[in-house]
Amino acid sequence: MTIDVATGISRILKQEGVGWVSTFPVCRVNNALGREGVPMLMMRDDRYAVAVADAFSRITAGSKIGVCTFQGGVNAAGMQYAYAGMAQAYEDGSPVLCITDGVPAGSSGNSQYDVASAMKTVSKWFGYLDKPERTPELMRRAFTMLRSGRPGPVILAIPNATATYDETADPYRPVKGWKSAPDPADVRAAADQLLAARNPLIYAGEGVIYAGAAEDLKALAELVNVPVITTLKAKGAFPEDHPLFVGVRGDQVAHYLNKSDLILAIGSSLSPGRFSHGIPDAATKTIIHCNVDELHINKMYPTAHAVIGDARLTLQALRQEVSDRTSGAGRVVGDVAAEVRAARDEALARYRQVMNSDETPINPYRVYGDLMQVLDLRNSFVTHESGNTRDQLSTVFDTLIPRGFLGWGNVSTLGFSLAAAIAAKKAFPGRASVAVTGEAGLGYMLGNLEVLLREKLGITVVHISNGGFAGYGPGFWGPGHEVIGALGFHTERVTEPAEIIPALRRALDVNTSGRPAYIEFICCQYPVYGQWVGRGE
Ligand SMILES: Cc1ncc(C[n+]2csc(CCOP(=O)(O)OP(=O)(O)O)c2C)c(N)n1
Ligand SMILES: [Mg+2]
Repeated sequence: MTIDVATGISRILKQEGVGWVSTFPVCRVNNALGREGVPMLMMRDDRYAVAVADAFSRITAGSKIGVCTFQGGVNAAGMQYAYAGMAQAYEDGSPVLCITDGVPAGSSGNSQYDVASAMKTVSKWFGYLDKPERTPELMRRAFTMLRSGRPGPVILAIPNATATYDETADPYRPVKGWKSAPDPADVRAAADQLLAARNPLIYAGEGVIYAGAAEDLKALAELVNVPVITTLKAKGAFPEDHPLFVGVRGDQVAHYLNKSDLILAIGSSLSPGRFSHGIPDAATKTIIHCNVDELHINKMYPTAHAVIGDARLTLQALRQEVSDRTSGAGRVVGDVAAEVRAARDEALARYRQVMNSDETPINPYRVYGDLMQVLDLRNSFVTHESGNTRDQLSTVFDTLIPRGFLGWGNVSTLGFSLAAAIAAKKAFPGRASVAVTGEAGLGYMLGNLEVLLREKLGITVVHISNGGFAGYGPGFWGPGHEVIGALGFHTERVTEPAEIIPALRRALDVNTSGRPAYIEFICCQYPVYGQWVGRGE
């Protein structure tokens, strides 16, 4: 049967289990999506169209692919605005599918902005559909890229959505995605080193979450009795109430990074940036780098042993190897957990104290502590913003399940928290979903707050209103509270510490009936949080 490209793409997305597509108008595929019964989530700008789909892929660990559309082609206004969202997805390695109009044949080189080269800088793969009958081929390739290997965005440009092809000529079958298992010799070498080390440390990255390997990480850590740190993006890959959990950042993490003689990195690129740790004295440590591909091996640090493969298969193979060698006993050493507890207690004491503070303006840690009390940490979602809320929450928030918290931002673009909270509500409608932001983050969100009302997305925005833009200067806010209330949100302004918990409860309660809430907590500026260990230190 002859169909047009837009219809073909829509049908293939349905075959791939895509339940909705976020958009900002207009992309020439959108009408077909509507005709084929794929619901659209209309955001208020193109960056958010990308960000919501991106966050959905992250929160579901790529088990469901977030898809977005936006305007492109010769009038690529949408694409230019969406670029920020794609750059962020690319930085953080998120498997999001972006569909846009392509520059039609005969119109290339006609303007200043070179679409194809721009898109290549922010994608794992950029596909240009130059012939309608290639629709199944390019979609197959897109979903192969999205579901296999190192995650990253895929961008498809469709220059002629109304061109037709024969749907039966190359019938589409969904792409399952493939994994690779590590070389057994590399696993043996890694186990040799691990069992010989005096002070090994596990450094877990987001690859653990994408591989669905949180349980396998826990099993290996317990078998070898090794403390665990996670990256910001992997926060929640290891249960943060576990006796072997050290932290994401702060003095206790620095202590273990300094002390370790072996780092078993799994699912992390080990690329120290602004929001991750360097490895101190790396040349004197043994680094075992388990990663899905070779891109990050021997990148910033000399890799002693690489184990290349899927994180889950790698963790299982390591566990089996260690278990075989030790007759199931694992690594028998002193009381590792007691030392972890002491290091955590010492490093976290100053934060635990302010989590109970009665001072006014409210200490932001008091809000975080109370938020942890109010939420069911096994059935809720919290995310931070760029600024102090990220630094502080990633220091103290206890994440008990993978994606109970989304840490983000190799480069952190203000406003992403709202997109993440929306995506979490789409992924887990029954879970409370909370975005914690400062006033700069809120400024980015304002237009998109309307989406929550229209779509009946019961999300709570917690505003740590501290009159400052982190270290960037004074913060401007004023009567924003009334404005958001006038939109239709449940709003409150809280100045007293004793009112934090009741206000949060009221917000989460209205959320259950699909009404969004915005709570402004009048806080002091308290720029205190755990540090990253620098590369040179
Ligand atoms: C798009 C974008 N532009 C600029 C920045 C740099 N930046 C990071 S945090 C910040 C200010 C944050 O202020 P606020 O939202 O009030 O948070 P606070 O730290 O006060 O809690 C700025 C400007 C950014 N992260 N993203
Ligand atoms: Mg602020």
